Amino acid sequence: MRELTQPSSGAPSVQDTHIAIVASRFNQFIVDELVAGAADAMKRHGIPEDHQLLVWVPGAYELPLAADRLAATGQFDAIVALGAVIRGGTPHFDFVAGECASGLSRVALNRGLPVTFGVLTTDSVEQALERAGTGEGNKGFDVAMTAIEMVETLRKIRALGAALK
Ligand code: INI
Repeated sequence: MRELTQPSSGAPSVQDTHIAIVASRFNQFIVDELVAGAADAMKRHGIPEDHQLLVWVPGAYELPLAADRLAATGQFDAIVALGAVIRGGTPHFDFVAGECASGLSRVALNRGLPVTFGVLTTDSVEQALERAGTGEGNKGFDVAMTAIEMVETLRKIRALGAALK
């Protein structure tokens, strides 16, 4: 069977990738670690720093609108959304986290580009810190890798479509 997508190959085209990170300042001490993880993933893939843009917004609820506006510029191949919504910290956890997640996926589908979900949704600060580098890896790193892989995959699908014309 022919296989179109494979894990990110680090092909030269990856270095042509432009990525915007939208990050929420709420719980910034945690989100800073996610941003550092995402920057590490992009560096490992050789994505130049001038192909990367970091935009801060007040909270996770604001991430979808900023992602949408960045997508509308047409200058980015993917958007990485980073934040930390902590249940202990808010009675409206479900609204903030839910609207953030569904808003980001709407941006991806409406704008036709990968928008990866690097918003931690945890019960406690301790759990969030574990997922931001101190324990179970770094969510920012993971979702930046996902964005890069999706850019490559969409390029391959586009090329396949062009070849079939
Ligand atoms: N925003 C977050 O990113 N994380 C949170 O844990 C959080 N809490 O706890 O409320 C939070 N709230 C702010 C929200 O994202 C918006 O900025 C605010 O409601 C204004 O629209």
